Amino acid sequence: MNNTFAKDIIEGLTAKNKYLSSKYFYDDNGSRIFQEIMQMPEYYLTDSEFEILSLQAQQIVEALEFNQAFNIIELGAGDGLKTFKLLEYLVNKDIPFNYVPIDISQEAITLLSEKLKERLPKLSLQPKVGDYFEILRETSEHKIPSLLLFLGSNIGNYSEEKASQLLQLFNDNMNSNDKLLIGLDLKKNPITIHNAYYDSLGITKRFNLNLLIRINREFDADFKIDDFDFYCHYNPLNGEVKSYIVSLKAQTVHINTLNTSIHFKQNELIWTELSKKYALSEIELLAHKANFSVKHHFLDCKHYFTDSLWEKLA
Ligand code: AVJ
Repeated sequence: MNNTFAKDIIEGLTAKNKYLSSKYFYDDNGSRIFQEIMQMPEYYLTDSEFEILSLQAQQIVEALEFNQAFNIIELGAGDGLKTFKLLEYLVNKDIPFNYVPIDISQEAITLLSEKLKERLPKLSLQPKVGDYFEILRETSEHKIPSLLLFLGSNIGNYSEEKASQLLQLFNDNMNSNDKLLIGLDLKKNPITIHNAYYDSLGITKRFNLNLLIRINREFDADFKIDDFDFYCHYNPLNGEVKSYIVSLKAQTVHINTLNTSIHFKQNELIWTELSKKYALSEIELLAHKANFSVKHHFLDCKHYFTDSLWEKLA
């Protein structure tokens, strides 16, 4: 059992406006449901980023201006192979580099490593399981330059303030020549964004409700899943998709391990996730706040998504 999770559940579910963090979506079941989301036609983010890394690998590598062997350090690599096309390009061109995928999930890292060893046997691979920053600190002692990857719009889950802090922390752990390639989802037709999160098969609903199933299992709680629903809303003015779990009736849930009962009014919400969409001008501001400058935005052909290359400000 996990203490921080326990504290966060109590804090979030006893707040005036209830909330739980989307970082707890990703138990083994949640990670599997997220794989399903990435395969939905409505969830354009995955396809857009795949296109960028497939068609623009050469341009990205040239923009790095590394003239020696380097590390590619991927934060939150998962097992999704999102980086495969970039790695494949480098291996086929015989460009010397080490790939260091980092994830908190041992299972994800093991799966990813097996797939990569099979598909790119010549790849120099040093997978790491654990905390981003400890590993970043170790690798910043290396003498060769590093490209950090933070892909998939993962930054979109952080509030403006938390996002700046995280990026500043990346910056602090980078050497002057290192670069960051960061995936951000762009503002676009609001209906396109709405449909990516409010999917017709209810996969995103299952993804959210899995959090209650997880709490039932890990803390001996009695959430009745059928008495909860999912709602999400995109606000095109501020670029925020917010996702919620909705209590369909007045009910009391017991979380036995935590010795806590939580009362829900009918239609009361638990806010679960922020998925922020950016304009290119906002990305420049975000970069500057964390002491970076934007070297280049690599967009897909529909202009739905960007992998933006940042460098440290002197
Ligand atoms: C993995 C955080 C980028 O916010 O788009 C997908 C997670 N949530 N559908 C996102 C997610 C609902 C996803 N990220």
